[in-house]
Amino acid sequence: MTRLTEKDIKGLTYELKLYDADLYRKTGMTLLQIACTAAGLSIDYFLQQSASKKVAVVPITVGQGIIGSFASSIQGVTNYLGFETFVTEETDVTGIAKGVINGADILFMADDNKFIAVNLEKKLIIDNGKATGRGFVAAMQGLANGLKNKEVLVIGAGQVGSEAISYLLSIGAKVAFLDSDPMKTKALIEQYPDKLSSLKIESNLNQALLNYKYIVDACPLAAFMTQDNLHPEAKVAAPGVPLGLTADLYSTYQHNVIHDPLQIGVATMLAMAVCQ
Ligand code: PYL
Repeated sequence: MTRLTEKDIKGLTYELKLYDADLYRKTGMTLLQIACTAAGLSIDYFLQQSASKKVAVVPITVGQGIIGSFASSIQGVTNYLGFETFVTEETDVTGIAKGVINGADILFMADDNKFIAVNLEKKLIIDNGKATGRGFVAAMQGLANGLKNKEVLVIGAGQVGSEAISYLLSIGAKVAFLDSDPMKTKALIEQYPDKLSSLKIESNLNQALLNYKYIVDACPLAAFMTQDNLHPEAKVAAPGVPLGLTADLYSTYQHNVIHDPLQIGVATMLAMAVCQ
């Protein structure tokens, strides 16, 4: 996933209510419902956990360092979903220690390569890439009124894309995918020997875009989906940045697009971390 900038997430926390209302209009699901669906969790259990479990977000300075608003945006989402959350004043190892000492049950932290949630009691590590892939497919199910037996194109077979493919196959969708790295493509086919009838490799991006109504954009390309190369009834799940649609197309077509820089991924990480 491409590294976020503060510009991508500034104001996210204050706009969560509006964001959630927009998500509900598009998918018929709230952020909470999407996260629990993706995590295979009952909402009752999630709400019960929110009453007793505490979350700490630990800023991490290694590598390219802290991203402004990153920790507070995570806190905004977990607070919004009902979990008491604090951002540790200290960073890195000291921050982790303070988080645990101050009673956190779940820690969120990210360096330049990994963004994880840790359930300390259950010794569980949830990766943002996996959670994002599942969360956006769960939201796409709402947008598409179900995906069973429907053909879905997944662009990019990295962490997010491969988890999206896995979840799509598990809910009975027919998956086509493409990736610029033939090794990733080969590895994916070998991972699902019993699903070959529901799994197809595409090799030409522009041709594929025209042929599929449902698209999961899990690749780092910017603005490659335009008015001209999309299926006329396309519905797109576009996690993270950069956005695969051109700004012009997104402005007129966003009612058919699920896109955010962090929200669905963080909400699904939380649901997967409290797991039943
Ligand atoms: C988690 C995001 C999703 C897409 N790209 C990932 C990213 O930007 N990773 C870097 C996160 C660095 C956070 C920094 C901090 O503020 O604690 N270490």
